[in-house]
Amino acid sequence: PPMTAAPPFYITTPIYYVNADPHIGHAYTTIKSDIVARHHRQRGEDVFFLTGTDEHGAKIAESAERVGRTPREHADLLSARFRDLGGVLASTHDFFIRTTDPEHEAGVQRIVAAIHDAGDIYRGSYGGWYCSACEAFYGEDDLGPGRTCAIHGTPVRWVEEENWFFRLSAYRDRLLAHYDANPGWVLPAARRNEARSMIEGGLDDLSISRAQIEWGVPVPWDAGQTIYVWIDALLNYRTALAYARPGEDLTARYWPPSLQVMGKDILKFHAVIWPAMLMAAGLELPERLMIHGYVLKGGEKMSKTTGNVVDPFPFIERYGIDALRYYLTREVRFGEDGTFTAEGFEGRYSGELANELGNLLNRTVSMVGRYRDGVVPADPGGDRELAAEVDAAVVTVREAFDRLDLSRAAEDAWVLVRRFNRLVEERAPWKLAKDPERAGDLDQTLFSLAEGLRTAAILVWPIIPGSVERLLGALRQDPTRVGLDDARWGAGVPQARVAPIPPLFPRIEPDEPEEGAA
Ligand code: ME8
Repeated sequence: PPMTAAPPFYITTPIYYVNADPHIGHAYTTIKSDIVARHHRQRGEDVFFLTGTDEHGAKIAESAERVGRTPREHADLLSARFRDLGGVLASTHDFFIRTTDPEHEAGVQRIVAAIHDAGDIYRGSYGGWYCSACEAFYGEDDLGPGRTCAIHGTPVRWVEEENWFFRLSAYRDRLLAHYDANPGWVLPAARRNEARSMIEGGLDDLSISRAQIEWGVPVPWDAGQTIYVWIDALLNYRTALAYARPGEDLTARYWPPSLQVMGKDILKFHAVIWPAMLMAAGLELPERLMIHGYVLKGGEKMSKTTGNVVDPFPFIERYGIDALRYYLTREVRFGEDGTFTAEGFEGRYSGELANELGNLLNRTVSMVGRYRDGVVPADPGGDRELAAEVDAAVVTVREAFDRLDLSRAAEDAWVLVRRFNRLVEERAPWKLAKDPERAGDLDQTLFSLAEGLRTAAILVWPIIPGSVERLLGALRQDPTRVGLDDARWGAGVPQARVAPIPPLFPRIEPDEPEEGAA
């Protein structure tokens, strides 16, 4: 029979501005995308996962100037911070794009020239209130009190210049037709409706070049202008594929994106402007956009521009990356905002991770050690119902991922963790161990605990990968066998000799009091 190639799955995060250090909000998007990417690898798909940094434009040039660096120095420094964050988050992205990559710059020029050749770019003059934190123009009516940006509260400035325009208005009907033919292409539905009504309300043509901003990609046919940073940035999703893997062009293999993940702040750029640009360039549209809510601090959106941020690095240092991945997945539900609090974080760490999952591993390994010399008994085959519960959980987790409801996927997998903790109480192995006639029941219980833990762990692997790999190691299972097929009851290595390991989620003492404090 012919070999069937694994289906491609191309997933992207936004590329982050290098105007300031990353915070938990960026971590959230990258983690969420990584979880989806890992899950699709579990399905055996051919995944390509892209992230990176957005480095041109007024916002970056101004933030560089404020700290006395050239835009390039500033971009190099901060891009590296975002790249480091990716490593710390255990993100499995396949490529980290920078919009200052020469290959990207050339790619942007090619696509913009193609849109120009197709007749959708014309010269015009423009006046508007510009917010460089948003990198966007606003009308008088959109402004906050005292001519400030309604989002950032910072002053806007009047910009009037001759530049190049994209005929966005001409795409209204085609965009609406696309929305109506593909009801699930923007999720959740509330965001889809929001984007659709922006389009229905009518679209203005979009100024896509800047005469006064030098830090950008030159317009190919007009050296006096640079390409508007949002056009430059959006095209990263396309240009990256041509050079991400040296000597190979991945464009045909992965285009169009299967899923593009982002926060709701950049909905209009991705759900209105981006598809129109792709139509103008004759390129296929992404299959789905996943628009998530905000991680809030003290009731407000975290934002680099306003400085209301939580630094993820200290939490990761203290509790480990999996604790942050788990907390954000559970706490910030799909389509909703969620508030980051240290108390909530610590609560889920000690409650769910340490006392539920960590403890289940600990009890299982120590009982197998105590009652069966460390060797998991062969399956007596009596726990059909538990096997069915595991199989059902695999299906519900998969369905939750299809709906992009990651919080739900985590909860559905956690149902198993709780189920098997309950099993310990129900069967009370310490009682079975006292009665030689019940040795078969004890074998069954110990097998089922080890197998239940193994399968539950595989289901949460995309969320807490490092901990799951350590857990599988303790059960003497192959830590690389984390596919959904491996999550079947009975698919593990039989009669494994388990080995205790240090706690997966050790108790973290409250901060040490200061030296000399009473
Ligand atoms: O917008 N909660 O970059 P950016 C949740 N360069 N997510 C948050 C967040 C928060 N408080 N704060 C930031 C840009 N994010 C452009 C994108 S793409 C072609 C160009 C996440 O650095 C969220 O994904 O401002 C949001 O959409 C993104 O970071 C904005 O990052």
